[in-house]
Amino acid sequence: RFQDSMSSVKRHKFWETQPVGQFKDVGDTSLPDGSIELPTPLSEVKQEPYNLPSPYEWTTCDMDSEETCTEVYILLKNNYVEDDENLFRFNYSKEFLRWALRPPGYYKSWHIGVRAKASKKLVAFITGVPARIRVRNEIVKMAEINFLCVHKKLRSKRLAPVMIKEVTRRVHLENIWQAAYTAGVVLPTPITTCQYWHRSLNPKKLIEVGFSRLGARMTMSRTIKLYKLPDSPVTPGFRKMELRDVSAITRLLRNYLSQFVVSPDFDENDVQHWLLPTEDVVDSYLVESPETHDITDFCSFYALPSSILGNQNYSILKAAYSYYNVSTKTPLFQLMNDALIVAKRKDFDVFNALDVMHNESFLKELKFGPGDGQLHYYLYNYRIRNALRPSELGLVLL
Ligand code: NHW
Repeated sequence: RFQDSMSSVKRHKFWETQPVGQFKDVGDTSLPDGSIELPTPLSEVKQEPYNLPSPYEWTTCDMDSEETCTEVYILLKNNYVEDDENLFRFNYSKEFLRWALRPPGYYKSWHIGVRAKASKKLVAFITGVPARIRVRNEIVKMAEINFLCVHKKLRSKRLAPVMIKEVTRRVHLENIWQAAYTAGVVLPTPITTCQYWHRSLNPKKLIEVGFSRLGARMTMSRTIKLYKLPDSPVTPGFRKMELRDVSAITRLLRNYLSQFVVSPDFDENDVQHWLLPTEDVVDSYLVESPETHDITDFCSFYALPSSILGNQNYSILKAAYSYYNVSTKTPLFQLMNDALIVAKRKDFDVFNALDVMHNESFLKELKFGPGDGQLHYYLYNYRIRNALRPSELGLVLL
């Protein structure tokens, strides 16, 4: 058989055993879209946790506990995702982790840790949170899987497959049979592959820490001038979202997201949790028409700093990540320009966005530059025969 991509040649000893789209099936039009495996009766779900290598034990991480939350924070701060050149590592804050892991209806049992039996040190982590995800016309209960992390000293020992099987078992125990996740690595098989774009807000610092480089025939002062932004938003009626806006924002967002092939099915509780501003975690702004008081547009971003590894002058890169944005009246590029302005005022160094939804329409115009890493989106136990274009995706995972 003709193999046309590198990833289809590579073996995946674990993933080949899982109900996910397989590379060998790419292009096979006889397979139906939707669930790959049927649910089994709950009584047939394995009742005991999977076996870990004997020096380790399972722990359920209580994110309400300041002490446990700190342990998780430290594990991720030292061992979670780095860029290709190992210049930066995600540094999710404790408040962010509590927000990401305790949405409406969350299960404590899906916040899974591994400890060394002898020292009780936390050495690995994986989480799920429940979500309703719409795929075309079907609303599917899923787990969003995130924060898979194995301590650097325990890598390449096949611990990750055990963690994935254990979270799968605990999700099954709640009668949920599908999941959504993203990764920088290619696995069988992405529903779409997105690219990060970066908009410099503090170009001098970004260049000094190696995040970006001075362009050809550019000086530092010309670069600073190029990325300069006004001091305050320009759209009349642009203001921070408040609790009283939840129902209007829910309507606006539901209507907007319905055009994409895959998107979350947010209700008012979800919108209150995921989009109501939380200091240093998530920020949302809207446009309220000065005449009619209608809420016509919305934008949001979350705060995810990275540690800067080995720089004399700086230790933290402050990054804002574009979340959900809706424009019905204000042009999207103007709305996002106002988002850049408020992010700059909050001292973020860079504003990141994926090429999902309608983001392509403003990236170049607003001086975002393409990043080098790609982000692959996956579904577990749900086949989408034909990969989507990033612009058909209405889902942002943290
Ligand atoms: S992606 C971020 C993942 N974390 C990091 O990159 C942090 C730094 N790296 C590490 O901690 C966002 C380790 O390298 C990890 C792998 C732990 C990544 N997703 O233990 P082994 C998420 O959190 C496969 C899935 O020896 P290791 C999403 C790999 O292909 N699989 O490796 C998480 C190989 O399998 P293969 C991944 O380096 C989604 C096997 O793991 C993966 O010591 C999880 C090797 O294991 C990744 N990011 O540890 C899936 N990276 O078949 C959820 C590697 O190829 C699925 N692997 O031989 C749904 C579950 C719920 C279903 C419910 C119905």
